[in-house]
Formats: sequence, structure tokens, C-alpha cells
Amino acid sequence: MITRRKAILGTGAVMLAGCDSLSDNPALLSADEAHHFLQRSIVGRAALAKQYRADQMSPRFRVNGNANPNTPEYAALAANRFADWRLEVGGLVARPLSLSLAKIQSLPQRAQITRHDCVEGWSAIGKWQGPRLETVLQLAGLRDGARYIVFHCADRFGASPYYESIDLVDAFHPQTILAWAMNDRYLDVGHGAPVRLRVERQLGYKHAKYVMRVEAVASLGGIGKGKGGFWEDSNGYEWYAGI
Ligand SMILES: Nc1nc2c(c(=O)[nH]1)N[C@H]1C(S)=C(S)[C@@H](COP(=O)(O)O)O[C@H]1N2
Ligand SMILES: [Mo]
Repeated sequence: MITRRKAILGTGAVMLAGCDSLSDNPALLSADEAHHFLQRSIVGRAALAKQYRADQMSPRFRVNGNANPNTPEYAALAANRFADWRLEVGGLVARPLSLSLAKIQSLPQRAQITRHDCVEGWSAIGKWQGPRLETVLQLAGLRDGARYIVFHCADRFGASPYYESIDLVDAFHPQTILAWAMNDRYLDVGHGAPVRLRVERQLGYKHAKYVMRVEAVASLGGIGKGKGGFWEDSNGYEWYAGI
């Protein structure tokens, strides 16, 4: 993948020689922003991730990262089959929401069979179902200035909760869903019950499990250490993990 990224960046530098708008000049962007800009302009961020047939689904889909939040709060929610769980939607929105699982299941649904690619080098094909994130964001109404969507999770690594973030291109991408079903069953605890993000154009660590709160923000500066995600802040993972 590193090789491919380098190739993409190389092509981009040539193509961008023709850009004349000042705001489009990658020289004025930080390295991260420039990388992101090039990915977007060349790969086409609106393109769909490949979808697979049912007979191509992996017989076993590994659980990775945290397999259970293991907090008393989460245990109580799970014991009640998440009937008392609510997804909070807030930040830069006109109408903050508190959505039950039943409400999330009653919204228009999307199902897709996709391949999950973990940065650690394994992949698995699974089926995911849930409402598009766009549907939920439209219910809440993004306010001017909202640029990123942050996902706050129920699990922790030591003292830090897991969190991730995406920009609005990915938030409104048709395959970006809040999945509550996997392989035609309720999401199990290992895979992120009751709801996890699927953001199919990016690597596995962006797909936040155990989502408790969705927050629209103007900048990632106030989230964690400012790089937009738990692994980005703690281990130098790239914020834009496009595949
Ligand atoms: N909340 C939370 N989300 C997470 C993680 C985690 O540890 N906690 N691990 C990430 C990583 S690295 C991967 S590869 C996928 C694994 O998803 P799976 O357990 O369904 O295979 O979840 C991602 N989302
Ligand atoms: Mo991963």
C-alpha cells in the first residue's frame, strides 16, 4: 500500500501542476492536508468500494481491537439487549438527537457486502446493514462550520476511550452506514454491538465499534490529542486511511 500511495502522490504532483486556484494550491496545505487533497482529487472519493456476492463472504470474520468494552455501564446495556442504549448526536447540529436502537432500525436501511482491511494485514468479507450516516445527520441538521464527524465509543484502551473521525465526504458517502446488523444477525459484542461505523473506503481502524455519541465539529483540534482518532493520537496512524 505504501508503494501505491507513493505512486498516487507522484501522479498527483504532475496533474496538479495545472491548478491555478490559490486555495487549491497544495503548497499552502500541511502535509496531511495535501495527502488528503491528492487522494480526493485523483482517486475520486465518491467512488464506491467493491461489493461482493453472498457466496464470497468469509466463513469467519475475526474480532480485532477491543472485543468487549467491559465496563459496568456497557454490561448493563448489553444485559438489557440495548433497549436502554441511546445514540447521542450532537455538536454542530441544529437538532441534537437521542436515538434508540429501534429508531435506528426504523430508518431507511442499506445493506452491503464489503471487504474489511485491517492495517495489521488481514481482511474479511462481511455483510453490514444499517441506516446511512447521512440520514442521521440530516435528521440532526448539520450547522454551518461543521467539517468533521467524530465517533465516541464505549470501550477504552487504558484511560482513553476509543474515538475516530471522518470528514463530510466520507460522512455522506452512500456506503457509510451505522451498522447494527452483520451477516444478517444483530451485531455481536465482539464486532461492536449495538452499532458500529462502516466507512468502506478506509482501513479497519476507522470503523468505530461501540458508538455511543456522534459529534459534528469544526476542527479536530479539541478531540483527543488533535489527530482525529485513538490510533492516530497514540501510534501515528494516518487520519485518512483510504484504500
Ligand atoms: N471502539 C473500537 N472500534 C474499533 C476498534 C477498537 O478497538 N475499538 N478496533 C478497530 C480495528 S483496528 C479494526 S481492524 C476493526 C475490527 O473490527 P472487528 O472486530 O469487527 O473485526 O475495528 C476497529 N474499530
Ligand atoms: Mo485494524
